Amino acid sequence: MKKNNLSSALIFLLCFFILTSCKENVKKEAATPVVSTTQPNIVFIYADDLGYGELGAYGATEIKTPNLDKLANNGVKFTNGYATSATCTPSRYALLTGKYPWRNKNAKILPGTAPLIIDTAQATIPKMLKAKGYHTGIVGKWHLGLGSGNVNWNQRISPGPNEVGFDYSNILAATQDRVPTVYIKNGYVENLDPNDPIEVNYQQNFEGEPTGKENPEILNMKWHHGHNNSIVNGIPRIGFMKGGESAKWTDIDMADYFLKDAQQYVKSHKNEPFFLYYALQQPHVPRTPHPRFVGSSGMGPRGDVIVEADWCIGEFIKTLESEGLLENTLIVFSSDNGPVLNDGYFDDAVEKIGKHKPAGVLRGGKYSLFEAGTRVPFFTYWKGHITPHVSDAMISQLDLFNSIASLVGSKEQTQDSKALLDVFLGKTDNGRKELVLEATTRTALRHENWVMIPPYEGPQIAKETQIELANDSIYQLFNLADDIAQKNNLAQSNPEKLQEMITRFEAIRGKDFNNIQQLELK
Ligand code: NG6
Ligand code: CA
Repeated sequence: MKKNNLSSALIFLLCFFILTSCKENVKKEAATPVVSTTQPNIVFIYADDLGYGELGAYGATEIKTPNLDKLANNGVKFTNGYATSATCTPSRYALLTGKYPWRNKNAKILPGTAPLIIDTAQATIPKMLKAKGYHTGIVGKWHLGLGSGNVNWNQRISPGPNEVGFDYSNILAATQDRVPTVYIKNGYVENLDPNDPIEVNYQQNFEGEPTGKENPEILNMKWHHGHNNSIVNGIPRIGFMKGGESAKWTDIDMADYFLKDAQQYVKSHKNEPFFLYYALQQPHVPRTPHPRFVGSSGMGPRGDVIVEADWCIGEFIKTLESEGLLENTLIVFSSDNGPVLNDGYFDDAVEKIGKHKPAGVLRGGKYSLFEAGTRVPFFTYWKGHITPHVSDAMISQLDLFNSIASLVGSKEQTQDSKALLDVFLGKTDNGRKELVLEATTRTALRHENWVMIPPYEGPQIAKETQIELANDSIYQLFNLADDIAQKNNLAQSNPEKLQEMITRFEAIRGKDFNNIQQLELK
């Protein structure tokens, strides 16, 4: 009996000891996040319309981007990194799905009322990571459509980011220049007053509502082309919107708002592996720097918002650092397409550009099939795991799907994505051999150092943006090895190479690749 009592007491003490020491361990874990190389946090930072020559690390001398430069120069800085397309929606589609956007006819610049263009059954990076135990979040620009047509903005808006893999979402629906000009958190418009419901229409105005076209006297930013519909905060937008007064965002606070939310997301999920897609709105139009950045670049609002974006990333990195997460977080930075100066507002972007070269040495810009349309700043940074390296490997944002899958041990792969984890980590420079480039539904082929652009109808230079679009009545062939600026069309002098490129291209795209409805570009 006594013996029994003694052993029960001993067992009790043992259990107590095990339990309390377990509890201690849990507490310790909570204080110092676990460092893991197979389940690191993953953060995509994605700028909007940031060109190849826009960062100090990519040769810019007239604009200061110290925070991004520090990451680029201490990570793997890619000189041949591509967005999938020269506009936003298709690039974002490819980034998240690992699928070429020209396979989806809806993957083109969307209005704010467009339905979701990612199939909810389709593979996405956040879904793949969720299956591996990650918490997933998006903060910032979405522009992949919401709902299934005819969205009621006053109820839960679905399907959207939360239905294609994101546990958390806080987004702007389309672009900063398109209505609705409200933040949408997990499917609900933030700060919406039910007594002041939102209505959105891209065809016609609501009775009595002012527009940029009819009420220029109330504008504090003038439109140059397009952008003459509803007016919000004195800025004329694309599309018409009524109601939702209390929910409307303040443009000058947008960068701070998304930064704060991204920081909060990190803090809230530091004890589990997380994937954050932080999609900045800068330097897309309308360029609305917070007053503390006004004048910071000497280049007008476009330069100022680049300085502001750089500051935001600096602050964001500080948060990762102070939370003890920097060595356990793989950061991927890139842009959705190349640069544009006049994208529809009079904002001094052209007048104040000075010596700054947004596209660097490249030809073209946003909307263009020339290199500057899709070749963008692209780097990875992972403190303690990546050694500083400049890589000339050809990589596409498409490749993040399969590469991240290998990083986290997922077997999921997509057809168009290439598993290039070692390239992203700077261990080898063996990138892709071949990539289809896209600009407003036109496509071209890069194979090794050669680029072939098929003939396309349309203006050679866009009337309003003044960007060289790469349309021509003849085939164009460039050798980037000694002609990075695409000045010498070698199609005539090198017919064999041209034929080889056409054959490769048609094998991927089919013979009727240009039998498509082209976007009308102003
Ligand atoms: C264009 C807009 C441009 C920009 C672009 C989308 C006009 C005349 N131009 O149609 O200002 O909003 O769409 O940019 O409306 S993207 O980066 O989201 O693809
Ligand atoms: Ca863009």
